Amino acid sequence: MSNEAICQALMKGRAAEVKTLVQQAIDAGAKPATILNEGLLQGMGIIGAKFKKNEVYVPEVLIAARAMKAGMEILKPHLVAAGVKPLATAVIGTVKGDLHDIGKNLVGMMLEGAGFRVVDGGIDVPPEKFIELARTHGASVIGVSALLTTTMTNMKLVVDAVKESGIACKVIIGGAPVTQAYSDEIGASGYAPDAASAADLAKKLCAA
Ligand code: B12
Repeated sequence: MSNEAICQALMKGRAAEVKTLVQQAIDAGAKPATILNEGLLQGMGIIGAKFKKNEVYVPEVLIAARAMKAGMEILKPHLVAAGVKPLATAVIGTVKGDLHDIGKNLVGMMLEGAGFRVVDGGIDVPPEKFIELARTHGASVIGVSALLTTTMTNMKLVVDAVKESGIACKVIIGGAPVTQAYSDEIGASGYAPDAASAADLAKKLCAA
């Protein structure tokens, strides 16, 4: 029952309410992993699915993600204490030369919402920084964003650098000018058109 309430409050973006409900669930003895999976992740998953179908838009996703963060602040120490591990680690960043980060941030939020630990390299990220972050944090996936036709070509440098480095890391790409055909052309592991699909793709690649 309380997980359903957490899920509903998260979808409405009610950060303070999510915090209170998570605390109440913990106080009532609920398992941290259950609160995470059946409350927070459930809510974020529904928002992601609605975003894909254009039933909700960027602002709703942002406020839901903020509510998720608020809930995670309370839950995180309990998850750590209970030994709950994240699904996998993802490094994200905007490609070298590119300063657009709104889409990349949404992808990060959706990945977190799907249970990933996310390491955000920020904007204008050179290939070697992607590799360094992936190595340091033991990442399974690198997500590269590009919004300019002039910078998307730098995505190939990231794919090539990963191959050269020998790290076992999938590279997924996205951003307005990017297509599946381009992903195939540069040998990336995959492309997704929106943040919710990016999280689905990352999950699929990590399971494979
Ligand atoms: C906001 C914006 C800016 C802001 C960026 C602020 C910020 N913090 O991000 C500012 C003002 C800084 C900016 C600057 C520039 N911009 Co600008 N900008 C935009 C604008 C209006 C919106 C982009 C955006 O945030 N969209 C919303 C997000 C949610 O969508 P998204 O990024 O596509 O992300 C979604 C998916 O693509 C996907 N996705 C995104 N990343 C990833 C990553 C992975 C791994 C996956 C799987 C999926 C994925 O999921 C996201 C969520 O669903 C676009 C126009 C447009 N409509 O796209 C122009 C646009 C991208 N900009 C453009 C240009 C030209 C520039 C400048 C060169 C302008 C100039 N002359 O100075 C500079 C470049 C600066 C630089 N070096 O990067 C052009 C690009 C043209 C082209 N074909 O290359 C556009 C298309 C505008 C236009 N029509 O001319 N810009």
